[in-house]
Amino acid sequence: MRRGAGTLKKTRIVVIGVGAVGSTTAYTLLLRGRMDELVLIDANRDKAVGDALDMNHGLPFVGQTKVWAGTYEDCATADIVIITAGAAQRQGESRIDLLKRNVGIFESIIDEVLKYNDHGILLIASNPVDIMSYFSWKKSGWPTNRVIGSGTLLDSARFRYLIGEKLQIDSRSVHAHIVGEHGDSELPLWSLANIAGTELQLDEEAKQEIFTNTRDAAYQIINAKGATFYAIALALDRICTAILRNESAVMNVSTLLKDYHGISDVYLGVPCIVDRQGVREVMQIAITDEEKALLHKSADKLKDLIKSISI
Ligand code: 6V0
Repeated sequence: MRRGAGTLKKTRIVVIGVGAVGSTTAYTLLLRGRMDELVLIDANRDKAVGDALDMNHGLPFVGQTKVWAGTYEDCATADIVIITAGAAQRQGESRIDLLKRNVGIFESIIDEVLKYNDHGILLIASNPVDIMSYFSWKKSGWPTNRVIGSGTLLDSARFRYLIGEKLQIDSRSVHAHIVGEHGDSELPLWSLANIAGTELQLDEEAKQEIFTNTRDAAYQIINAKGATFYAIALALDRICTAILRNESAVMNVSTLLKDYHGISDVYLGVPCIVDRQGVREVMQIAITDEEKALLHKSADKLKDLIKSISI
């Protein structure tokens, strides 16, 4: 309920950066009726205005969401601010190549959001997402539970899809996790992967092929069509839903680690419980020594990169 008023508070999501990822995310949220109000912000205001008009013209087919091209003042009553602004990978570029450009862009975006909002949840998708989330957390000064990166949720979905395809099982029935960096140093947790509690019937060669295709999926898609946006939009929608419906759902989002298998002070994708507070809890999971070593390697890579930017 709105404080002091007799009316229900309207849920509001602001999407900052309505390029390929932001506009597809906004459209996905709209189709699924996730919020009462959807605000689109972009440095290219014409793009935000055009997208808002285009989506508004679809309202007779989907219902009651209010959509508009806004300004940072509209962040004031936002429940969730999704940031998908910034440079995207071009052919041959890794996510890390975007770091310097996107830190510059985030400097001003986070400042603007903070002027108007001190209570919402920041959901970061821009790459390199783990470092951009760490940067956003540090710069905002918000508690870590309210600064979330999309992490390896998308990678885990790709992994589950590929395992499901191989074994001819619905990917929703495949429980499997990719953890670590959303990027080249991520790792599969084969030791925990299962279908109905049963170990996967996959030989080493099949496992290697599945993981390689998971890790390199973005490169394949970018080579084919220049950008990836449908699956990440669904992943961001999934996180927003877990937050707004207070679901306590387990998902591999990027969060600050504190003595997690000996790793601290870095954002990485690991299984977390997500509810109305954001990341309610980081799940403690048992992993093998080999997996632990790879997770440390992933963390070390990101920590070195964090040192290269000033926060
Ligand atoms: P895009 O299509 O180039 O869109 C970026 C948008 O950001 C454009 O509309 C720009 O005008 C806008 N923008 C730039 N600077 C600002 C600013 N200061 N304020 C507001 N808006 C600004 O890129 P795309 O949508 O393809 O990708 C966006 C980001 O998401 C990139 O960093 C990608 O690498 C990243 N992705 C992250 C994924 C994940 O799993 N987390 C998946 C896919 C892409």
